[in-house]
Amino acid sequence: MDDPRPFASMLDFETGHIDTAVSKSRHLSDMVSAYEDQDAARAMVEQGDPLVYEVHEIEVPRRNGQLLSSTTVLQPGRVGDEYFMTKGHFHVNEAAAEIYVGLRGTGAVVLRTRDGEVDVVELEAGSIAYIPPSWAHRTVNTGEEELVFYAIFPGDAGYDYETIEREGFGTRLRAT
Ligand code: PAN
Ligand code: ZN
Repeated sequence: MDDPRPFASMLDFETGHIDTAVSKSRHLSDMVSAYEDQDAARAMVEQGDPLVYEVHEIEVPRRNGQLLSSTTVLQPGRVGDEYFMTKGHFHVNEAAAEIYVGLRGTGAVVLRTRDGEVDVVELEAGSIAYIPPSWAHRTVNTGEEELVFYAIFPGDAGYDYETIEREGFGTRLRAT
């Protein structure tokens, strides 16, 4: 991909849609093993396989020096008592940090290091959450409306989902 010319995209703070973005959807069937109660997750998949989240990304070259950005629209919902969440990942480039700006809804970012240290940062409209290098991150919607946030991260960050699929985050956010 060539270096882009300067440009501006339009972000709708309400829906999270970006006019120039490429979108992808994650349904529950894409992430059954992320939830503790996998029997409950499989039953929900059979009953209609709900949409869990969409990501709308502004595409730029995936190289050092570029900045990727995207909105995530995470649906409210639960599998058993565990809130809907993103898959979560480490960046392949461990030096790559990230910023999340909360636009709508209420939730949290769950983070962990490779050594298993865990942290949780609240995310709501107006929050600016800082994800330091080397911290895996997952967002969780603890509210009753969509959780919408805007993410900015280095073009060469990359996604390591496998470590999280294998090891999880070491903590789960549940309805009490
Ligand atoms: C975010 C995430 C987005 C979806 O843009 O990619 O919220 O979560 P998963 O990628 O874990 O499915 C980000 O952290 N990018 O680096
Ligand atoms: Zn990330």
